[in-house]
Amino acid sequence: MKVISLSRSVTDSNDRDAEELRQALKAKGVTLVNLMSSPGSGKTTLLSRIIKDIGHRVNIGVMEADIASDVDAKAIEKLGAKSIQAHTGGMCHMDAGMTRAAFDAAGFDGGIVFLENVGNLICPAEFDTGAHVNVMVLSVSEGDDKPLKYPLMFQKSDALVISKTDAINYFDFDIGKAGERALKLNPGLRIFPVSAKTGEGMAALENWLLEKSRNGEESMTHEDYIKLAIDALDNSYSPYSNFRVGACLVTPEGEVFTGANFENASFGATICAERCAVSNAIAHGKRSFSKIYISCDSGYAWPCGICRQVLNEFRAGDMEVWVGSKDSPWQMKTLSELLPNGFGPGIGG
Ligand SMILES: Nc1nc2c(ncn2[C@@H]2O[C@H](COP(=O)(O)OP(=O)(O)OP(=O)(O)O)[C@@H](O)[C@H]2O)c(=O)[nH]1
Ligand SMILES: [Mg+2]
Ligand SMILES: [Zn+2]
Ligand SMILES: [Zn+2]
Repeated sequence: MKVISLSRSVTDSNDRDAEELRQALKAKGVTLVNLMSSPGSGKTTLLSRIIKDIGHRVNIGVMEADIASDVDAKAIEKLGAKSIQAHTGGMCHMDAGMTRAAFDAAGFDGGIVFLENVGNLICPAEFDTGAHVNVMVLSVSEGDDKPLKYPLMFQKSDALVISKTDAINYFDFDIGKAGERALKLNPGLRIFPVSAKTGEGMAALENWLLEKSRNGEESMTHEDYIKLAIDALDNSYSPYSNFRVGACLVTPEGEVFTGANFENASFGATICAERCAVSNAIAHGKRSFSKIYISCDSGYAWPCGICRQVLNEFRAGDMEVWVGSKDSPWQMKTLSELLPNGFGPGIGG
């Protein structure tokens, strides 16, 4: 593991440096994720969990920025991920020039590179590091009033990770209130309550990160999934109801499996399109799905109760359920909205 000493960048145009770095990293196939939070909110523990969970699916590198010590980079290296410890020379944030210097010294391969920024809720938000994705971590022990006190950090972030949810009962932290305050500042913010200790909520965050890392080179788009669901209607066997349904099921890696409803003279033996797609995927060894697109000939066919239960068994995080048809605008609800307090291994509502 390398340790590099950084000094403040000499150029005075951090925004331009950041944009250049962002482009250069993209060309190398690197997605840079800037992790910001106050000290001790759980960034290194979160990264360790992410490496254990998805390190076999995507290359992960970590830049640890601290004023002193190398304990964080050592913890990451132990997990087999490439890491570099950057000492900031007393600086309480990273800028684009410093980020570039650390990146160049580390020799990362493509994939996701995390920058664990200096623990500080204030100035890291003021300096663009060149990251493609900005994520802030707020632990439940810090209080749900932080959006009111540090608005810039919430405005600059793409996602808010609410960490240490396993300890929520010891603190008066209200996830709903924190979320509401944060969304008022930044309506596009994605919110992920997680416990890196128990793993609760991690899959949704990890799916989102995997999706971000595929950006630009995604083989299929939302429109492609919709088209596949509509095309699947042609395979429907529905002589009794004449109600055709097609489904397109998507794994976190973006693989797709389609299905169509098939009825039976003994009506109770009828199989819905959603469960047909699930069977298709199960037969190919898949056990985890992030989205499903469900089409009928016109209007909307929301999944029936049995299908909601079946999808709950195999969801990767909170599944997106898209419903529509050729002539109805597509709508999305999450599975936890469709099946609150669900029974089974999926996340209960
Ligand atoms: N209960 C609980 N404790 C956690 C969790 N994640 C981290 N911690 C604890 O919180 C403390 C700080 O965790 P770190 O991962 O070092 O936090 P950090 O944000 O990297 O800290 P700095 O790099 O010093 O800013 C440690 O004692 C962790 O064990 C969690 O999900 N649940
Ligand atoms: Mg740390
Ligand atoms: Zn600073
Ligand atoms: Zn059904």
